[in-house]
Amino acid sequence: MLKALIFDVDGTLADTERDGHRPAFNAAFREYGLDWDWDVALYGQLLAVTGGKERMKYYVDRFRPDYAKPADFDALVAALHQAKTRHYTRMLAAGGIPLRPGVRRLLTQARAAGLTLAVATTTTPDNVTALLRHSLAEDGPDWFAVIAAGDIVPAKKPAPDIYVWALRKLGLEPEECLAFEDSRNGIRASLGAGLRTLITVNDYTREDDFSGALAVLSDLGEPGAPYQRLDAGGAGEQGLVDLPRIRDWLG
Ligand code: XBP
Ligand code: MG
Repeated sequence: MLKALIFDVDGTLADTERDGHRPAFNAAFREYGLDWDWDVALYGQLLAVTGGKERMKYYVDRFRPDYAKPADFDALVAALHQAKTRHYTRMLAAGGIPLRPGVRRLLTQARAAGLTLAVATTTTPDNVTALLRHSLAEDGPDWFAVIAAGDIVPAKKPAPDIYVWALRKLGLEPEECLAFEDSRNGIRASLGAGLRTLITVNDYTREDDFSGALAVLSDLGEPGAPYQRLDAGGAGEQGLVDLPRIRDWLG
């Protein structure tokens, strides 16, 4: 029996990466006098690594062999990441990033039906709270029984740890939950924790391998703007993701 819906954040609840996290990183780099600049295409490559601090280290190692790391490089990365979080949460507070189609509708329906809501994400907890507060509702964070985020598990997605942590906190078995993801790293994490997973793609993840997904959709759909189903199992199908449809898919 379905008891909880567990949501990834970036790319799933909202399209935060290209016009949210990316410019926030760039603003932090400028603030610290660095000539690092992540354009839209480069950022797509950097998304191979989850976690902002991990992503900056990967960028330097992979793309900036010319950069002479200071002795306290880890401290610089931590400071850059704090600055980036400040820029990003300010952007959210200014109402910068809307929820994706169908997200508010499904969250509202699930709550009304008594389902438990949870979050499992690699992003920083402050970022999640800011998004939920400014793009969902003032009490948005309270809609979620568990918010599993950031460094609470050392191994970030694609490791399953953040989902395992969320399941333990919820006191539920994977069979009682459904995960929502948007990326290959995300579905590797959710499937690794034994969760059935619904995918909504975005421009960065459209071509990812989503083997094992319950279904792969353009988005959750809104009345008058249905989702397009993209996986071979149901190509051409259109509709709205709601609880009856979810229960139907789960069988
Ligand atoms: C998204 C990520 C994060 C964000 C940046 O993860 O990979 O790294 O891009 O967040 P998810 P931080 O889709 O699981 O939410 O800078 O706060 O780490
Ligand atoms: Mg994601």
